[in-house]
Amino acid sequence: MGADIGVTGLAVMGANLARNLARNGYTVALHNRTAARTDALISSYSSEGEFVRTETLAQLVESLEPPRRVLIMVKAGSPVDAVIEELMPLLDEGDIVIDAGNSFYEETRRREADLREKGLHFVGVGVSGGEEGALNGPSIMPGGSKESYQTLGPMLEKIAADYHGEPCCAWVGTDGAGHFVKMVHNGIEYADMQVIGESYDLMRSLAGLEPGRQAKVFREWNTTDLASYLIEITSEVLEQEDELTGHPLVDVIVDAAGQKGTGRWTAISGLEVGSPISTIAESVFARSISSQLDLRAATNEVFPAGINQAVTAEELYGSGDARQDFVEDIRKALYASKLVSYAQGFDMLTAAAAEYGWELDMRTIASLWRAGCIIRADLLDTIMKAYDAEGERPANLLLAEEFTEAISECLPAWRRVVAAAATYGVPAPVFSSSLAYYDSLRRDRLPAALTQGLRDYFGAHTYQRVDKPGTFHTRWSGDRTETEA
Ligand code: NBP
Repeated sequence: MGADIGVTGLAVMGANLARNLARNGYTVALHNRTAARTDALISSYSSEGEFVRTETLAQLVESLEPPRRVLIMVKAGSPVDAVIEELMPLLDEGDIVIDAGNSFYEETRRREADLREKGLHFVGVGVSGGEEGALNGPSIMPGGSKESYQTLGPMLEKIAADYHGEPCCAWVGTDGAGHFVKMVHNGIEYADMQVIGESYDLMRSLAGLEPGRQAKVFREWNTTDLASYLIEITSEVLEQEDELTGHPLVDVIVDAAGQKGTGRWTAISGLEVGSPISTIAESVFARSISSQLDLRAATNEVFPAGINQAVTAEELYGSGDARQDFVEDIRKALYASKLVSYAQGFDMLTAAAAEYGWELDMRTIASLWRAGCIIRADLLDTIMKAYDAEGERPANLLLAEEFTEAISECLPAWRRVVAAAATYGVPAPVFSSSLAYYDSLRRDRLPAALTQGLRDYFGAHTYQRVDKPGTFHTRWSGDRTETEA
């Protein structure tokens, strides 16, 4: 009997997925461009299951039971194409090539089309959960053909995270749908982290709560609607003391947030599918601004942004115990902004489903994120309920009963927090842009009417009227009468 699956690319993610497969009873053929990684894996973990050592892709393919399943876990981008090119002549019709790395969904669409033409299945699989998830159960979002899922699905479901007996793995849609869903997951992850960061900054700058104290606040928040993995680990990071200085670790970490690109892809793709994911995009911009260290230092010199905590505390809290109320306001602002970021993420998925002809099931997607992945949160159950409700599915999650009630509950606090941030000069870009998104959607008239007037003035771009059908233009440089375009 040949091996059940081959894994090529045995850096941390590939090695952990291979071990997860072997621990679940599959025979796993191993390959890496540099054989040392294959040997290291076998020498440390051969007791975990059945591994087959191979040195070339030809040997890897030869070792597999047909239809062959080859999982690629190499660096995203051209290395994936290089591996596919080498693999293609070695495979037979019906074989399945799986890319479980963080590939851009448009590349997955292209690769899927190429391989389909040659009779092969190409499955782009979104995997979330980092190293730990890959080893013990990630959230898995497979795309590709429905047919390939028949063969591959049971295997992926077995190694996926388990949420109360349900695997966090389901076919999400054809070609690049899996990688698209994973990309949106990452965009939401950026927003989740940014709203946590803004809460921390406001609590520290305006309420004077030191990191150790905030660790307790976040721990408490983790028992509310905000319960999630990211809130949980926030308290751990905040209470960590630096070994070298004895200061809170967060105070000795350079305040420049890194990014590997999936947030940027989400922002760009949101614009491309016509979904205004301002909260998610703003959280990507927040990371970019944080990384402009020289410019920040220069600007800080010209416009110093020191906050006089004694003065703000007096203004904000007076002599009473309003500090606690302010912290509760921040919790509500965080929750409301989080609701907006999920509403935007799902709006983007809806737009992409229409654009690419994917059958994305929003309830299923929410269910896949309940365990194994970074954004796992109680809120996902609420989202599933929203999509479960009888009648038409909400056009936007903000219109679902579960969301409207929560937003109304949080709204006054949310406005107070955004106002305080603006008044005292603490940047809260995601709190404010989420509120602006909500206010824009609910506004009866937007200044877009004036924008249309201006566009018509300088570029004859025409406009529509509220009182009759048709497209119109005003002769701005002539007698200023209106014509039907
Ligand atoms: P890396 O992204 O660091 O890639 C290293 C692997 O790619 C090694 O096996 C390396 O082989 C191989 N490779 C490269 Br580089 N160029 C190659 C080429 N031209 N041909 C063949 N192999 C090549 O590994 P990773 O950190 O394990 O991540 C793997 C994938 O998983 C990436 O797409 C990454 O973005 C994604 N990822 C996902 C998560 C998550 O939470 N889902 C987390 C981290 C990473 P060598 O050993 O010979 O150099």
